[in-house]
Amino acid sequence: MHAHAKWKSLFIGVLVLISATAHGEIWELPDMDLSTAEMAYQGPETLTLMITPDGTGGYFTTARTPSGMIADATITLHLRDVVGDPMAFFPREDIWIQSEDRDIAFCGIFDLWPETDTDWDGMTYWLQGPRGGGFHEGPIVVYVIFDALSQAPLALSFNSPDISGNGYVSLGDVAIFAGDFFGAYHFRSDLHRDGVINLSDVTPLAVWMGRGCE
Ligand SMILES: [Ca+2]
Repeated sequence: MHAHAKWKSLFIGVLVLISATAHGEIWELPDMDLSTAEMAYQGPETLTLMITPDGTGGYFTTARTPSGMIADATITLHLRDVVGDPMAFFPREDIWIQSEDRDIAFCGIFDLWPETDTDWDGMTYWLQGPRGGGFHEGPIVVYVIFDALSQAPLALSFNSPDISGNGYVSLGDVAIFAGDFFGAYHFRSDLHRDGVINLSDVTPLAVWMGRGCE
C-alpha cells in the first residue's frame, strides 16, 4: 500500500506539472480596463512635443505647455491581465501610440512603439522622440493589439518642421509656415511652442531643412 501511495503521489505531481506547463502556454490578453497609461506631467494643459523626420526633435521629457514651459510628457504604461496582474515581457511591437484619426505621420511603425517590452512589473514607457512629421493637437491614444485603452486619451499633441507630414522638411513646409507666420495663428507652425508664431519658430525649420525619414 505504501508503494502504491507513493506512485499515486508521483502521478498527481506529473499531472500538476503538465497542467501548469499547458497553462503557461495559453496566450493571455491584456485587459483594456485594468491596463493604464499616464504622463509624468499631471497638470491641466495639453503638452506639445515637436518631432522631426530624423528623430532628433527632442525627448518626451522636453515637451512644452501651450505657454512654452518645459514639461515631462513621458508616458508610462502599466499592462495588466483580466485579474489585474502585471503582464511581464509583453512585446513592444504590439503596443503603440497614435491619434484617433491617425494623422501623425510617423516614419515607421517602430517609431510608435515604447522603448522596451514590458518589464517584470508589466511596465514600459515612451521617452525618445519618435521620427515623424505632420501635426496633431491631441489627444493621444495607447493601443495594445489594435484595442485602445479604455481610459481617457492622453493630453499630448505633436507638431513638426515637416508640417505637411510627407517625411521631409522642404520648401513646401516653408510655404505653409509663411502662410501661418503672416496670417492667423496656427498650432502646426508654433514649432517653438509658446502660443505665438515668431522668429523663434523659424529656427526648427532652418535646422531641420532637408532632413527626411531616411
Ligand atoms: Ca512659437
